[in-house]
Amino acid sequence: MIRFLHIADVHLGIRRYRSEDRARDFFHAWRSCIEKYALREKVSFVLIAGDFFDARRVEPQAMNHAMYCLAKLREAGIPVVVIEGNHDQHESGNKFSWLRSLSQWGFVRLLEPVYDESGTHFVPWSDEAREGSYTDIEGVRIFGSTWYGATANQMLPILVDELRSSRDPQRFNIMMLHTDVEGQISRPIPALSVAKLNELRGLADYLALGHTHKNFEIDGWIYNPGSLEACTVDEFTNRRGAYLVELEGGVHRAKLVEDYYRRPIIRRQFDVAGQSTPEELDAALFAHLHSDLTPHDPDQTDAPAPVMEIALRGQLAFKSSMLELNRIRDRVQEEFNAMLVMMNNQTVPVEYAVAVGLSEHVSRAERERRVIEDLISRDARFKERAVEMAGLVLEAKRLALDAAEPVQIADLIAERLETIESRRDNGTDEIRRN
Ligand SMILES: [Mn+2]
Repeated sequence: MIRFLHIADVHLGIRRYRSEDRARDFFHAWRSCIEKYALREKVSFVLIAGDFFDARRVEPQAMNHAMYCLAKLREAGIPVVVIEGNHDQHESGNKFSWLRSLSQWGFVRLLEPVYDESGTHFVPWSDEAREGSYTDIEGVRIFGSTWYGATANQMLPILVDELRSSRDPQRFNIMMLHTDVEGQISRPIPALSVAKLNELRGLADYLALGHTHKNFEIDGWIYNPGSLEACTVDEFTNRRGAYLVELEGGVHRAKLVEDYYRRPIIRRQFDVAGQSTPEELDAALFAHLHSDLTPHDPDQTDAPAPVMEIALRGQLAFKSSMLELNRIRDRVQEEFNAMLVMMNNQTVPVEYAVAVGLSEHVSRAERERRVIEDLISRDARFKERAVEMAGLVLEAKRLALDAAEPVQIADLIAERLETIESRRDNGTDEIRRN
């Protein structure tokens, strides 16, 4: 049995949130993943399907982070097979790149197609030159490619032809590709179509993808592990990991492994319905959070501070402009010692949810009354008097349509408000007496 590890988008050297801790997270993810799933599992090789580095101009500390594991892998005799991604691709017109240097120095095998006057070709790996387009390790032949961006759909037939003539039917053939795939991204950029990818089917037994920072699999032969760590706030909620693949008798079994160091994310939902003021909402929300969450202890150095996502949903009982998300976010961060707090506001503003559930047979007049009543009752200050207030609004409207004098309308409103208020006071007194 052969085992290998497939990762992508390590993004060493990335800088986020002006936080040195966060930059180190990417090193810790890389280090713990390699230690646990490559060195301890004694895999036959490691695949990195692009964007090993966050930038082609590699920062000194990012190279230190890379070498920490590459040296251990070389010492253990585990080859690391790499392709370029959009972030660490060599500059056009410059034949030097850090990935090419690492390949020359014997720490990785960088697989690249070769270009000449006649087109794109796959050439076998040369141990002397330490370059090539495909390489054999045990019973496996691994093909590399490079970042094609918007031209991926045009390039694919060429890769298919090269793969057809260079694949070894006696071996398990792996193709490495750094690309977005249609249907797996939400960005409006051209992605490789699944129909095009399927042209590789039968030629490649395993398509090792990188680029999209979330995990996906297609039809049991296309695998994208996702980035090792979250590169943006949005990505925290994506599933991601590394593939530990077992290979026996030409049959593979890919398992997504996620149990390595990564910044923990805590997600909580809270229904705001029934909280009639911002103060009430605060009290209920924080009571809810404290009831099942222990604040992170900053003295515990082996456990990193979490990223927290708080989703608010349900119908707001006050104007949405009174919902101070930034203030809630800051308070969550402070009380729970989170590294970062994301607020996800899914509440329905009081301004919108009106006349819910009205039958279509209801008359226009009744519909109007319900809309007005609902609008009024969403504001906790008027909720208990919504029916009378709606009646008053309709009366005032009728007067206005009858071309009444403004002062006449104002008098009506003043008079009726007084009645409504006094009725309410009496009602409250009665309740108190009981
Ligand atoms: Mn990437």
